[in-house]
Amino acid sequence: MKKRIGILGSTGSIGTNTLEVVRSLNNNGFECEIVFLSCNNSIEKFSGQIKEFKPKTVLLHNKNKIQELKNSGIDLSIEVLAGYENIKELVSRDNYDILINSLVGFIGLVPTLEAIKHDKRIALANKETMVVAGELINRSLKVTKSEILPIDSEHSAIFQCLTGENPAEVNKIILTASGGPFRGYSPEELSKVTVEQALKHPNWNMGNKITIDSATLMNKGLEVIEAKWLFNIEVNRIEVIIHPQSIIHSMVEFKDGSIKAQLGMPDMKIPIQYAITYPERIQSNYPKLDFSVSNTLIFEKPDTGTFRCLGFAYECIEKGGTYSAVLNAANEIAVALFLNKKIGFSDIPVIIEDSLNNHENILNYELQDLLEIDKFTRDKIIRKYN
Ligand code: MN3
Repeated sequence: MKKRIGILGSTGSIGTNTLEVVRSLNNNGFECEIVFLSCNNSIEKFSGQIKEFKPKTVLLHNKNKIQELKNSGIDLSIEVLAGYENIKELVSRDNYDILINSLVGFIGLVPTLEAIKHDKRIALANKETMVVAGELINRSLKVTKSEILPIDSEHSAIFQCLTGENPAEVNKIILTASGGPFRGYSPEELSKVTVEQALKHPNWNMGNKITIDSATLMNKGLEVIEAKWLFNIEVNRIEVIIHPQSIIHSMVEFKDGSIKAQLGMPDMKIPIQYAITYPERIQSNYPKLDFSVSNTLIFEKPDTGTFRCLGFAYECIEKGGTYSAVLNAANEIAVALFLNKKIGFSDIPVIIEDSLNNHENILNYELQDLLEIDKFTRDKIIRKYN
């Protein structure tokens, strides 16, 4: 049966890869239809996607560019929604089956919660959703037929390792991390790195926010929290190991000492495709791993003394409640300030730590609490640094 797909954030790295996957699936007998696309403001790219995939509806988050989009030669019979505030209504429609949430940051939360209410399959690339609201999301999932399938490569790996297994027989999850471009740097060396250096990831070609998160190891911290909620596992049973080749995407150790790993080329199209076609596997023509080339796999412990963001994530999960929402908001703003060259690389953990130290925790939070905490945390940092 044809899969009807909606993509949030279609011009970003995951969105672009998802459309490549859709093209490939359609060529390999797995029929997909693009029902809607959303984007913030990359009009030229968005317009090209609209012309090729002919969605029924498109949502442009940046209202000021609506006329530019309409003038770009798209079919004017397509419904065009203007502004992020339409996202909830778009996602609540019954004309599609799978939501690809590839928004970056906290803005991914509201559409995730709405899609859950409407029994959708959610292919989730927006890890911030699970970080800030994992407990609320799991509560919401219990009362619907909705399911979340991870697109994040580590979590897709874990999901694949757990398929066919009894969760009670899991000893621990081993999340692999590339270590980013500054692996082995001292704190002194880290304090001098530039935006340009931080944006050069050794293995993965990704959006700017996640690339900086990879360089600080915050990305792995966010992924520890994401794993905790996706797989309902205590945080002391989630281990992070540096594996610079990014060939093993993550592993699961079972009670008997057996370990399962998922391997592949560092190519997001593989986890994206699996989240769409699960439980099926469909032929692809993506480059395959060649062990005569990728013949060295090394592992080392993360340097949490130098890369402090990873430790913050563990602390936030231990404390529970809204700490992870503060962690995420402070990180999002600190990364934006760094990208805009308003602060240095080593200021990122300082800003996050300061926000966490000044937070009053709420244990049984609701969506409204998260919205307020997110805004408060951001505003406070912006007032100080802008
Ligand atoms: Mn990842």
